[in-house]
Amino acid sequence: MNYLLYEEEEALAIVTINRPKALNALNSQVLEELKGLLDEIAQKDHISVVIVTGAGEKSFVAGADIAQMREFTPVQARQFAKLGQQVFSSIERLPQPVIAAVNGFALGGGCELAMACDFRIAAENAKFGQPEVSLAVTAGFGGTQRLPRLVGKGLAAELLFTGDMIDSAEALRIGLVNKVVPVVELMDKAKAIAKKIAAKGQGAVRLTKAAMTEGLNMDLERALAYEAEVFALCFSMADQKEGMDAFLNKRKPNFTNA
Ligand code: CO8
Repeated sequence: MNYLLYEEEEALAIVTINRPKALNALNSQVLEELKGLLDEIAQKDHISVVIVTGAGEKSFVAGADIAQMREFTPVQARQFAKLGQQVFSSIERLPQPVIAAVNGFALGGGCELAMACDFRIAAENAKFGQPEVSLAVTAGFGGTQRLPRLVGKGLAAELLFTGDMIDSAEALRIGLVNKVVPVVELMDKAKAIAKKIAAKGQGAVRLTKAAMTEGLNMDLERALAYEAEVFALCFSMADQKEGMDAFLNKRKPNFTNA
């Protein structure tokens, strides 16, 4: 991998977009590498939570690579948009929860990458925006769809039509991020939350993610039926007996992820 760093810390995987000279902009090679890495992580049963971040303190990801896109034909543009969409959808469908630790600029494709993660923790210096219209293009990696789903159509429309950047405090206010922390504490905070998730019954965590991700694409009735199915599935796992037994006997559970 040329443009990604990958580390494991026990049950946590940390994926760092590492192209700092271009503020971690996403070209097709970065996206292909991310696709391959996500396929591998999906198979890793010992990994419970994934954190996605950008190299350096200045930028999470400053968008899709404008230098690569400039001479695109419409056919190439469609292929590129579909590649990005496919990779970001695979984050959404990854069995493990994915946390975006947003350091600095999360613009265009960077904001879209953060939005494809399950939730976002931002450093105080984080800046979010969908500046595509300033380049006379639309968002293409899910921004026109995930932003209104996350913050509502009115706020999304304003951000997408004006291309304005918002700071971390505003991102927190509109619900685009869950927490804002000092820059130096970003990774520690993301890891602390990830470890808390990793200590739970992993079958239940993964099924919860699947129920939310799939359910949001269904009408409520079908989504509730899906929820009842995943709830039932928990009762085929040893961890369910362990979790409930531990509660009733006032002890800490010892989950085996079975
Ligand atoms: N693509 C390519 N290179 C970039 C990008 C980018 N998105 N962003 C920054 N860089 C490069 C700069 O060109 C510069 O390179 P060099 O040193 O060789 O001149 C280097 O990174 C440092 O950037 P700046 O000198 O500009 O740094 P500043 O601190 O002055 O400014 C900004 C930082 C504000 C982040 C500024 O770099 C900026 O505005 N970047 C572009 C942000 C943007 O418009 N992003 C959206 C891109 S479009 C997009 O993401 C669409 C996604 C869907 C695609 C669908 C497919 C068809």
